[in-house]
Amino acid sequence: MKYFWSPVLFVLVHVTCTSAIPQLFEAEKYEKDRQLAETYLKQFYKLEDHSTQIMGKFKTYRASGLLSEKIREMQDYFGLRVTGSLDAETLGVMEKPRCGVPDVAEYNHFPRKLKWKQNKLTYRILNYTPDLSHDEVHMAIEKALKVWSDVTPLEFSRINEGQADIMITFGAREHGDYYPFDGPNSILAHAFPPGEGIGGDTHFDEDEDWTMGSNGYNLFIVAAHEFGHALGLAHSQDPGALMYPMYVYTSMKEFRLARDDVNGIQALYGSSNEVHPPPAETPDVCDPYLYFDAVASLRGETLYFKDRFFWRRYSHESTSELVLIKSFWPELPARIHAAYENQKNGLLIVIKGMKYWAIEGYNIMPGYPKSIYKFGIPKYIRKIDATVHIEKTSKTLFFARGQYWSYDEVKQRMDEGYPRRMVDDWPGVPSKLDAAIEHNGYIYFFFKSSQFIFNTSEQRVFAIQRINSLLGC
Ligand SMILES: [Ca+2]
Ligand SMILES: [Ca+2]
Ligand SMILES: [Ca+2]
Ligand SMILES: [Zn+2]
Ligand SMILES: [Zn+2]
Repeated sequence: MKYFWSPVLFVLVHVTCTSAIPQLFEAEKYEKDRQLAETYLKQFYKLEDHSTQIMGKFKTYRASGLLSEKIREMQDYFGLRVTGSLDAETLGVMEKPRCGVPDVAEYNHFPRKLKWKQNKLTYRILNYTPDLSHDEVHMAIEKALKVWSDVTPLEFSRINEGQADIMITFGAREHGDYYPFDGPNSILAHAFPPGEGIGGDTHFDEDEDWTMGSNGYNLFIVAAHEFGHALGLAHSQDPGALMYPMYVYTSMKEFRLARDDVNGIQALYGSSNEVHPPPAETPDVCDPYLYFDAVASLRGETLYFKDRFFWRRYSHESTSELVLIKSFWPELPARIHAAYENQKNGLLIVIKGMKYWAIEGYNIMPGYPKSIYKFGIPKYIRKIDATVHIEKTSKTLFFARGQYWSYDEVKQRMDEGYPRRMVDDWPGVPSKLDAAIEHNGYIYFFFKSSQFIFNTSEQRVFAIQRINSLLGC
């Protein structure tokens, strides 16, 4: 989970080490990375060893260009920058824990959709993980199947002997199906599409630490994903969907299927007659009513927060990548209120309600969340609309209720003479805000679907733009 900031670390290595040893180290690292990529792409993107067939024991993918072609395919799938080369970010995604089913679905080749003919299905748990009690395993499996039966006419019943449609096992390494697991992490589980015999069967890697909570790997979440395959679903490219190939923890209580999952399963089996809460929506860059919860820079990227997600946009690029907040910071809530980066200490500050978190890389600093009143904000403010950090002056402005405050990050206290009214100091800027960010003497204020670009030296709004175009719509 280190890829987000790896480019920065990489630069540091270059600056500080110039002897021959790092070069050797880099050659070794390159070889290790290439092997990781080959294994990954063979497993999930059908990278075939053409040159092996042609030249016997010599393995080189570079000759055919096939490896970089497959890297591009994988980068495109995950919404990464499509470079065809093994950059730190691509390797980071390859190292993340995930499902063992390929992203290029095997069953795309079949003319018909693979689904169960009957709506009443049986399952059987053949063995148990020592990590959990039998009752916990029963509950996680039952709830995971209920995720799908809630939105379809499907019904599941557990049997204790004989052949069930969905046979569930825990196994390590080679476990009887020629798709061996890989030890701790990486591949967590796999399942077979509907059909006779092994069809629908679902296997969990026993080398993982299975839990009912947020530590280790949550059995309910992984099982719910795998049962999607057992019912005929392929992987989704929607990062908000349960059928996204990567593992992201959500508690059983908070969990909701995404619209993409519901559409997929209902296309196969139809909908249920019961009324259930609406599926979770994934924001769309082209939604004309799109607005942001918060916007902040982070090490040269811009993060646009929205619901459970944020878009990452690299400077000088018009495309952006949508990711779940929880895939970076599992402890952070959805729908945050404000955020800013303090470039001097490298911390990202995220505010929701009366709490704020300080984040360094992937880690939330110890002792957080803390109270926003530590900044000196008066107690009658219960919600911050937006914050903006001005790099040159090391001041952070807090906006709420048409007023704003100025916090001195160096002296670590609120400046005298605040709050001031927004209408007095920010002509042309709405006094209600969603988000704000500063860059090169311009402050970008966001409200609903517009961004107001404020020139601080001229003290005026210089342009108003729609926000959809920012993210590549
Ligand atoms: Ca079966
Ligand atoms: Ca594993
Ligand atoms: Ca906000
Ligand atoms: Zn999967
Ligand atoms: Zn298996």
